[in-house]
Amino acid sequence: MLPRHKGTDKLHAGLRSKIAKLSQESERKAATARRSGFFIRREGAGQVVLAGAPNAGKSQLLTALTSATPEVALYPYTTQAPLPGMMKFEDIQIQLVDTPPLGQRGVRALISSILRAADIVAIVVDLGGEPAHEVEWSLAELAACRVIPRSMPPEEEMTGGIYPKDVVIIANKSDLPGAYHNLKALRLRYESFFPIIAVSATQGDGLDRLPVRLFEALRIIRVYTKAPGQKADMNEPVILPTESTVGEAAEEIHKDFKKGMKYAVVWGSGKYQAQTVSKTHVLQDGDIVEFHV
Ligand SMILES: Nc1nc2c(ncn2[C@@H]2O[C@H](COP(=O)(O)OP(=O)(O)OP(=O)(O)O)[C@@H](O)[C@H]2O)c(=O)[nH]1
Ligand SMILES: [Mg+2]
Repeated sequence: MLPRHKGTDKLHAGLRSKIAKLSQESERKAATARRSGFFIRREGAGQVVLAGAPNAGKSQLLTALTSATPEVALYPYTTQAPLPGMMKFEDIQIQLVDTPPLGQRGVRALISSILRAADIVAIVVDLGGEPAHEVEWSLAELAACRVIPRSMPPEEEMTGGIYPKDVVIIANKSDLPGAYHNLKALRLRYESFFPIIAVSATQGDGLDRLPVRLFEALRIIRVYTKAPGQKADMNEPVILPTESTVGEAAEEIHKDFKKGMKYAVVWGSGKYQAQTVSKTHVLQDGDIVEFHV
């Protein structure tokens, strides 16, 4: 609205460059937002994303294993948005994330970013249908999201970035007729690539074993810390990747801790109780560690 004449030239030029700078900035911000996509904040010891064909029972599983209350329905394409819930495994919590079914163009970008960020992807299939075929279809959908199982590298080289993931199969609806036979066929084809966990989300069969199987697939351990002369803190384990050393545990607790540490005493996996070990000692799930500086 600024009138144009000789006296306002400079002002016009100044405003133009300001507008240019601001619009460039906002474009850059939008681009970053698009890149980072949608994600579910990770909570607990690990994040397991439930993915699969419509109606496989993903939402029913979330209902059965967590206190989340997603919509469950007889018809497909019920879930529109991802929903997390916390599943208990002994003294820790593992996060499960229910997602809209694979295969829909409209939500592929959203599902992609959730799958890529997951610690593991659990492909949920229906044992009352054709589960082996459903796995094959789901794997193709994951590949379209550039998510590739670590245990099943692509035959041809893929151009561009890929996201290698640990994948498990949850074979749901084990209560349905034909499930036994279909599970056999599924195992025959995929057992050498993925852990296969058979469950019935509605009847409860296999659900007691599911948390431990997912814990194993996450490849993490729980380590309890103890201060010299005190009882171990058994309430809040430190979660570490399997094969972690005492030094890595110290680092996880505090960055500076590792440097000052001279030795540690470990109860549990050591050959003897209260075994004195160095920084390179590899820890096991359930170990109690006492650091000495
Ligand atoms: N018999 C049987 N039915 C099940 C089982 N699990 C889920 N269902 C049923 O299957 C239907 C679909 O379940 P949902 O949990 O909504 O399936 P979903 O995979 O979330 O479906 P979308 O959101 O459409 O992708 C519902 O009618 C459930 O009650 C099971 O273990 N056995
Ligand atoms: Mg659903």
